[in-house]
Amino acid sequence: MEKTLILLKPDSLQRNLLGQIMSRFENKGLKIVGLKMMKLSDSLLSEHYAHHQDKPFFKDLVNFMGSAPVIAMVLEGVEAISTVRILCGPTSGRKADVGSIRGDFSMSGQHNIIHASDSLEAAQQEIKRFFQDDEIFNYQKLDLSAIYAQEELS
Ligand code: 3AN
Repeated sequence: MEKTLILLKPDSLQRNLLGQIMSRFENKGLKIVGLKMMKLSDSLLSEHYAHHQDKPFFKDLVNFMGSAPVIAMVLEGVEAISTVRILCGPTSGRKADVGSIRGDFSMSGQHNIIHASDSLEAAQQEIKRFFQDDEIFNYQKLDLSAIYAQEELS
């Protein structure tokens, strides 16, 4: 099953959007297998955004991403990487479709609420970058109907 890395960026924390965004992933049927709050250092951000280091917005991006904690999550599901990217929408909130996370909550290309891995290779690297192996959980979703049926019998 595919796993992908999500960061809920400082703007989603500042704007009280964490619960709403996490609900979208839960409602969609993706499984949360890792979850934590982190303050990202300049060195970790420079590694994470190394592909943007020559861009004019790089310094602003590192400052923004370090301005408050982020929520890091690992989500699991069939084709989780592409599915999560569709839920997020394209980079610019102004160009993202209504109904996507960026389309509904962002007017910005930088303060765009969320990061999501964009390929299998990136997901594998990024999960390792933000999570230790023992911070990712392998568990079964309960079949609640079976538990409720058991309660009826007791
Ligand atoms: P995405 O997050 O959609 O995969 P990337 O990987 O191209 O987009 O960009 C990483 C992050 O860099 C974006 N999430 C955004 O915060 C910032 N960024 C990208 N393009 C711009 C831009 N033109 N101006 C300001 N910030 C940008």
